[in-house]
Amino acid sequence: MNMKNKFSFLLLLLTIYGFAQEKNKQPEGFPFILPKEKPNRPLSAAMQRNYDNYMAPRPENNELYTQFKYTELKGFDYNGHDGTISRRDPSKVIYENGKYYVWYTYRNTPTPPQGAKNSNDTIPSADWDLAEIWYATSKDGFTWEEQGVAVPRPPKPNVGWRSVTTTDILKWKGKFYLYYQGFMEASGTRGDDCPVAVSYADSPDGPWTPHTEVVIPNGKKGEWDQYSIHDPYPIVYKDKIYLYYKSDFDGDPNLVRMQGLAIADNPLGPFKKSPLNPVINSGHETTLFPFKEGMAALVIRDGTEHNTVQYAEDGVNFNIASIVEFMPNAAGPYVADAFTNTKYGRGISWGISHFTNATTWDQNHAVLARFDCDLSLDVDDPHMK
Ligand code: AAL
Repeated sequence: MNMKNKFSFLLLLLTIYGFAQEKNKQPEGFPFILPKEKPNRPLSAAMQRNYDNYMAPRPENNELYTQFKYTELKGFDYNGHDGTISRRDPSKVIYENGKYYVWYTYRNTPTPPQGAKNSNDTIPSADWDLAEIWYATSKDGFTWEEQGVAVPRPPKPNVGWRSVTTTDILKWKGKFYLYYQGFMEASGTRGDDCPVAVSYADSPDGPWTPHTEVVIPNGKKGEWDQYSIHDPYPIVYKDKIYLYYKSDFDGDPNLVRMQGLAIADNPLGPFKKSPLNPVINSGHETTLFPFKEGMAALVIRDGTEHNTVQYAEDGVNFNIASIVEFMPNAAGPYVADAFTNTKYGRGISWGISHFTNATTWDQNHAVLARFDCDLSLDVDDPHMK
């Protein structure tokens, strides 16, 4: 190679090198593939939050992100949807004796709800007034056989004589416990200021014996949960009964709904409320499930953090894991490990929720529906499908 060719060759090499350098140069802005880890560079508040506040920076990698699908259930009659029959606020779904069980608020009254002023001994004020707790079983989670009453209204003046509603199930040391709201007045008066009662049985088919005392009392005057304890939701966690519930700051008509936690060693109490209550600052009905080492919660409808799935590594200190849409109201998921004292929760993939046909407090009636979601780590379990 003569001098001139050598020089041209060198120039060519330098040009190629220059192009390569230019190509590999880090762009000023974000690369077009979202980095998995938080980049070490100045970030906007939104991008910091995207890495720091949620479980993963992109929804599809976030185990607590999901969409929800709904299916009508077979096996329930609603009297032509004339408002005289209602089913709402389902419990968790459990699997016992080769079938799924769900308990729920059941109302069958001569008229639809008429509001507090027009209510009497047989005319309901609200959808959940003059109700009982009924249950149904299913082989596949889609077609249900209604089995009838589990917990009837007890005679006056026992807790719940006016209405027993919004139940949830616990299995503890081989026995079953149904926790529920016990109304002593019609909803819409001060009836909603109700505490929680419990009945127990040796089998999920009953018979259920009422424990005649209030098991989770309302807070003392001036405390955040002085007005009500609603939506009791027990889970066995850290060798104890963790019972989450909803209450309302400020009382009617300025309810600010949040969720608290009460812990017990014995299903009939005493329950000790968490000194950190409320532990969830939003939501409406309670829906929680063991997830990995901690507890996850569906936070629906009300509050600054509604429409989120939240996670607390210790079952107490919840953070937003994801923001979701079209969440199941009053969801009662099938929680395979609700009572196994699991150290690594498997999540949920389906359950029962309710739809109401009005947004006012005296909603005409509600129907139960199945929801499916993708919040499960255990896709091979046939019960998760
Ligand atoms: C629900 C629940 C409780 C309330 C009412 C009936 O969906 O939050 O049960 O008291 O509404």
